[in-house]
Amino acid sequence: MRLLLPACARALRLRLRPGAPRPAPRMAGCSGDASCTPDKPLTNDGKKKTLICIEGNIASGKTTCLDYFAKTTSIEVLTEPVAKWRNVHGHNLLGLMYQDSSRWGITLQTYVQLTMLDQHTRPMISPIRMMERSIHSAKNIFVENLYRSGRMPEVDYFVLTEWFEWIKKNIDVSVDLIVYLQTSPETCYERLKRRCRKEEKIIPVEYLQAIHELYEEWLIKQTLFNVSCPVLVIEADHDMQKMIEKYEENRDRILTPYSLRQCL
Ligand code: TTP
Ligand code: MG
Repeated sequence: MRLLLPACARALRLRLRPGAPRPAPRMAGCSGDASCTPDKPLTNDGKKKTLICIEGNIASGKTTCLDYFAKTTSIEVLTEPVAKWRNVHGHNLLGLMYQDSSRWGITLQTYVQLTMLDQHTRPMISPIRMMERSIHSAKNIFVENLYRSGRMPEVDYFVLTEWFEWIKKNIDVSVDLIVYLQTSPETCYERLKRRCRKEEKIIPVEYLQAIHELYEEWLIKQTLFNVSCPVLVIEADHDMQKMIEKYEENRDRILTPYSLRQCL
């Protein structure tokens, strides 16, 4: 169900430079359920913790975005544990999955879920943490894609789903803001070919199209799964320089905890 945006969020508008009209960033809705409210544990100095997750297709520029904020702010930044997925006691699980996703998809996703849980539950040293992806996209996008495309048996899907639901109920994996780097699958395909991560060489553009569709269903149409926090959408098909401009334009919107924003 798509829910209405809180009035405060609706009021937010991109600050435009004179003479440079730009479309306002879109803020998708917040369901107003418990995981959206600022009831997370406090840091040592008594301030509320804020978790911002950067989401988007493979090669949409998530790590670049995180690197930029790591360099230009004092917030805590957690990049994705891809290195762990490529070396599980000497086994390249990511590589195995791409070679035979029907056999290794469930194994990789079980491990991704564990490593993401580890990221979500690490004690925060700064009041604001920015993280690459989340346990939510691992499940809602990648597990869902394997299942829908017939490469994950139903029973495996249900076991992973039960684990995921148990985690959400018993452990705080809530997110305060999702920044969705929205790209075309074709752009991601070009970037993927350029960066040449060896396991990903066999990814066809159709795979990126399927991931893109799921992201759109989840975060834009909000018809796939519940979205429990605000979503800031940033168009991310642009070159690096233009993306940095976009991050600067949206800096306050990204870094000011939602709960503390004043209505404009
Ligand atoms: P991404 O999370 O998309 O990271 P990235 O570094 O490729 O993206 P960006 O350039 O935007 O920083 O995925 C890393 C690899 O792991 C990619 O090949 C997709 C794969 N993957 C899965 O197979 N299952 C999962 O649940 C996740 C999260 C990733
Ligand atoms: Mg990355």
